[in-house]
Amino acid sequence: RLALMALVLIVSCSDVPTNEPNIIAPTDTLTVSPAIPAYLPVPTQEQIEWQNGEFYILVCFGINTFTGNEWGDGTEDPALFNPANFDANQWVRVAKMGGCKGLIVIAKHHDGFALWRTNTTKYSLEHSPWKDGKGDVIYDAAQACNKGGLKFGVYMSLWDQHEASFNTAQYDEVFVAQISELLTNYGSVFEMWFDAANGSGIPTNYDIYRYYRVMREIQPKVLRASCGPDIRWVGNEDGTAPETLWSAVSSTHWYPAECDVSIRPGWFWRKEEDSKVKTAEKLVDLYFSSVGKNSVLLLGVPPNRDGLIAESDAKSLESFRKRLDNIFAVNLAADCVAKAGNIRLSQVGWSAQRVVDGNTETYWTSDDSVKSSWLEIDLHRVVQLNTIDLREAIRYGQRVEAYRIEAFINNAWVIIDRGTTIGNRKLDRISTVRTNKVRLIIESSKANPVISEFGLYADPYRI
Ligand code: FUL
Ligand code: CA
Repeated sequence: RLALMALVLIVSCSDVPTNEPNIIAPTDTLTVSPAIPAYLPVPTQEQIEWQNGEFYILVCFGINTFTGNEWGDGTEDPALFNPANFDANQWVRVAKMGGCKGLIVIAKHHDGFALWRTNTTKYSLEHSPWKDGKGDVIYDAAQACNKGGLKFGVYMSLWDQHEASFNTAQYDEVFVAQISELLTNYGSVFEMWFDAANGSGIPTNYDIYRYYRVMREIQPKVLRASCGPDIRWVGNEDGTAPETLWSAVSSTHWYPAECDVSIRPGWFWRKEEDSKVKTAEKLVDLYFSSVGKNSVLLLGVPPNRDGLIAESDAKSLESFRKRLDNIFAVNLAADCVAKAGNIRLSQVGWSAQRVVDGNTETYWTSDDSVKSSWLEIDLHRVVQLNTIDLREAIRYGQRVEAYRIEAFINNAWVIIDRGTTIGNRKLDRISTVRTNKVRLIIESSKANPVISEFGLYADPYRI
């Protein structure tokens, strides 16, 4: 019987009896008032959902797939485009196996070749042998996403080397007609990605604000990304966000960052790179350096000349997902006893217990004037841990500027981690420690901190 009780203690905190005043009884209500004042700016509901999706795939497919070029020049013959076994459902299956929540599909790259049926140019798959010119990559991808429950998005290069009107006022008409077709004929587009890359060296003059307006007129919820006002490019193509990352870039503009990186050395498929696909371990590193730094991961995955994602990429993606599942299988802090230095208006609905309840829509927060405070978790048994998972409730704005984490080791509090911003999610990898108590000390915050979750994990690959 004693042995059995010990086992219960090791397995979970939820049965631990306690007299702590801030423990939530099952009857406690989540209704708290008055509401926490927002610290401006705050994200839109679409931006919150986008950030919660964490991981998206950029499907890099087009005329380059058939030439082996990274960048075409717009003189490629449409006759080259013929993906014999094309199947967008396979893209969706692979993406879901990798834990991805949406696809962003290239509709037009820098060469100008259109991968949808369009009235704006003859340089398109309608003039290719594929399905006798009756195919439509964007249509098939949109259908496959809808069927598979993935979000569907579109990538458009602003630079177009084929279009004769490029860099004249007429090109604005062409481009607006193109994005209008894409936003009208294929259902809901969650993210439209404008690539501003331009290798010509000639300064460009797009009527970009008109494009932004048109996008919102046709689809009020579309997120305008990369070269757009709703989601910003993180500034590199390595999949790595900076240690300090504010989604708020001014007092009115919530502008979260996205990390794009390819699963291969190049963005498009090449036979010789089948053996150079990033390993699952490397993809996990990228997840930590993007999603784990208040950003999201947009991973380039290129279908091959058959129109399918190669086995090598599919395998990596699947074991990436398995590794992540193993790392986050058990939150050692779940339902443990949590205390805080201060609780807003002493209301139980904002108590420390809210950061270990596994619900990202419940929060601990302090009084409105209290900008530094602490949270302490009693793990009630000695555990090994090496991964810290912090989440701020970004719907109230991003607040935390500096924090440290301490663990109770050999009867003393020892600093095991330090950080600056938290944002939507901050994942810190630390060297393994053995401890029975951990605390988060928020050293400074722009307003009272609002923390939704404080998780602790033992990553088995680093223990
Ligand atoms: C870059 C492009 O030049 C690459 O070819 C790729 O499309 C990447 C996502 O963006 O700027
Ligand atoms: Ca919570």
